[in-house]
Formats: sequence, structure tokens, C-alpha cells
Amino acid sequence: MADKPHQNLAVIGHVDHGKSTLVGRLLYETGNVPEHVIEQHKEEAEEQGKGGFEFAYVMDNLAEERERGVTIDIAHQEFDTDEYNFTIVDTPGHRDFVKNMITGASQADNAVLVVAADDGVQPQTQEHVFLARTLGINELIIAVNKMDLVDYEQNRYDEAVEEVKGLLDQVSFDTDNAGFIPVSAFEGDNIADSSDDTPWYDGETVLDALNDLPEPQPPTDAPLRLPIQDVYTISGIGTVPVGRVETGVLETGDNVSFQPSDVGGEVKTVEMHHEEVPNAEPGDNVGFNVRGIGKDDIRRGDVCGPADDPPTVAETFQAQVVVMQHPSVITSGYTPVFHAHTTQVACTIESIDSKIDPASGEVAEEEPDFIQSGDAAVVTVRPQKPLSIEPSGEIPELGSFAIRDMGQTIAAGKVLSVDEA
Ligand SMILES: Nc1nc2c(ncn2[C@@H]2O[C@H](COP(=O)(O)OP(=O)(O)OP(=O)(O)O)[C@@H](O)[C@H]2O)c(=O)[nH]1
Ligand SMILES: [Mg+2]
Repeated sequence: MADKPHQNLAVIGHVDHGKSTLVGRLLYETGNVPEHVIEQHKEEAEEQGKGGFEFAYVMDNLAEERERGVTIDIAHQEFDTDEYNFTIVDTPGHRDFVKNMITGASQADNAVLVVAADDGVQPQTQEHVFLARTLGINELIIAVNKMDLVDYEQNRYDEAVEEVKGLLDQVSFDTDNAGFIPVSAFEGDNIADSSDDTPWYDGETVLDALNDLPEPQPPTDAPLRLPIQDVYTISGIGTVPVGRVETGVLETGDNVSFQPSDVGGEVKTVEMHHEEVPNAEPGDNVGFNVRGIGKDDIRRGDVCGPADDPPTVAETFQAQVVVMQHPSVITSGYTPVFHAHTTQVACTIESIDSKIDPASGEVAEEEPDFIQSGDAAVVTVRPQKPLSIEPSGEIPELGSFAIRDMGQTIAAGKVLSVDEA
């Protein structure tokens, strides 16, 4: 396993378009989930009145997820192909859970976008693509799903492809970095094996496309940065923060600091996939234990780094943002919620410093009175609570964010510079 390069892959798209089903199917067809487990899920799904969710249940483990038939929180699953060791991050499509999707997307190198052929591009298709683009997803595999519901008709597939291409253009996502595949996650068409039902398609299966993804960029030589996703208490071990190593290396014996909670200690143990390991590298999802740290000392949204080079806490920061949608205009004083790595903090846009021409990147206007949908701008931001964030020029993995308000993503951007608290 260790000899294959590692990839974090997010699966994104509108609610009910079949993300969890696609992941479950892929795991099943590659022998990672045995037949009898699918049979059990099938029985449980039928009892819940959720027939058809047997593959989705592979990823949807929470009771509430199974009852409602929607994904609520992100779920990780390890999975090997010929080329890569993947961690698949299944994300929720429901609009109420976009914040969890943002955490999932910020952990991923590449993504599979699932678009149901019978439904086409929908609001969260758009929102997820925008977020994927601004949170640094490099390559997209677009699975046009539920082809069985449109009788595997090529023209329905072509229509969906055109719609998605329009969307990618809108957010300036390079369509050269996007491959399209007609699939039925439920029936298993073009997932691991080419389907006889799509004779008009002679491209790759999803599994081929996964193998053909470019290798993730080697991590920067930045110091350790590990945003905390959850904090557990585990009997016999104690407090166990979990999260993904974004940069650097976490090693037992290291002296670490959690910011902004501003506590620290020595790393006693590091665990990955329920096994103790001596260290963890970028891309690794780990749980670890730090001497003297209790459950209430740290929380989701803290970032762990070396004690002698701790994560940056911002008093204010300057950022470049792109406004995706806003019902009116954004002026200084506006205080929406910023989502960065695993945290959400209300932040005030203190000043709009300049408007940028998105095409050339040049300053189009100094200190504009407002910005609106489609605008790019440089703004100065003041977090209303301590926030750990880094300049994207130094640590890109910790330098991007999404801005949400009124239940939708308003904008996204990257940090240019930080004034430390
Ligand atoms: N006919 C058909 N139904 C499908 C297909 N893929 C998924 N479904 C059905 O679509 C419904 C939703 O599937 P999920 O996999 O839960 O969708 P999701 O995208 O993960 O949904 P959220 O995580 O809640 O956003 C279930 O009833 C599935 O059985 C498909 O290829 N064909
Ligand atoms: Mg799901």
C-alpha cells in the first residue's frame, strides 16, 4: 500500500445525484466491499423504506443518514487501484450541509463530480464546482449518472455534458482538466467495466479515469499543518484529535502547538487506519494523542503545528475573493461566515481595497464602494473570533476559504497576507 502514491479524492455534486451510490458501487466492484454486506444493506434499506440505497449505505453510516437517505457529514474510505492508494471523501449534496462539503473538498486533490442525467446541473452542482475550483481541486472526472433512467440515450448524455461544460466555463475551470463518463452507479455501468448499454461511448470507465489522474503535487516543504476535524475521547488513550495532515510531518515525540486555542505538548502516539504509526505525512488522515491535552482544551478548527513554528493566527488578513452570487451588493462592514479548512468564523470585510479584472488580474478600480456577483476583489478581513489561517503563497493548503451567508456560498478566495494577532 505504501509503495503507491496517495490521492485524496472528493466526490461532489447535487443532492441525490448518486455520489454515495457511486462510491459504494466502486468499492463493491473492486472487491473492497463483499457481496453479503451489500445484501445486508439492501435488507436494512428496504426496512427503512429506502430501497435502492444499498450502495449508498456503504458510505452513509449515521442512523440519521440512513433514515433520511441523505449524506450529512463527510465519510472517508480507503481504496486501492493499480496506480494509487485513494482516500475517497464522500460529501453531502444537500444544501444544509455545504459546510461539511467544504471541509471534504479542502482535503482533496482531485474530485469526481456526479451529475444525474435526468436532472442536469442543479444549484449544488454549481456551488460545488465553484468551491472545488476555488479550494484548489486540480482535476475533475464528471460522472453523468443515472443513465439507466434516460434509457442510456446518447443525446441526454450530450445535453448534460454541454450543461456542465457551460458551468465549468463560468467558473473558469479548465475543461482540459475535465473528463466525462456516462454511468449508472446503481446498475454498475462504466464504473469498473465498460457497459454494453452505451455502445456509443468508447472512453474510459470511472476506474480507468481514477488510475489516469495526475499524481498530486509533491507537498510543499512547509511546516506541519494539521487542521483538527474532530476531538474524541478514547478509553485507554485519552484525548484524540483527528484530521488530515495538510503539510509537513507529524511525528511521535514532536512538540506541537494548537492554534488558536494556544495549547501544546508532546505527541505521544499517532494512529492511522486504527494502527499505530511512527509518523504521518501530507494526505494522511490521522488520530493522535498529545501529552497533557484534554478534550476541552482544543476543538474543531484548531490547527496543529510545530511548537517552534506554530500556525498563524490572524488579527486581520488581506485576501483576493471572487463573488459567486449575492442578492445585492457587498460593502465594507459586511460580516458573513468564512469557512476555512475545518473551521467556520464570522469575519467582517473591513475594506474593499481594489477591484480586479478577472481576465487580466490587473487592478480595475481602487477602493470601490461595493462589489457584486461576478466581481473579483482584494479585501481586508477581520475575524470576529480567533482564526488560524496562512498566506496561500506560503502554505496554499491553509490559505483558501469560502464565504457563506443566508444558506448559500457567496464567494471564495485565497489569503494574500496575514497580520498576526
Ligand atoms: N436509477 C438510478 N438510481 C440511482 C443511481 N445512482 C443513485 N441512484 C439513486 O438515487 C438516490 C440517491 O442516491 P445517493 O447515492 O444517496 O445520492 P447522493 O448524491 O449521495 O445524495 P446526498 O449524499 O444526500 O447528496 C438513491 O435512491 C439511489 O438508489 C443510478 O445510477 N440509477
Ligand atoms: Mg451521499
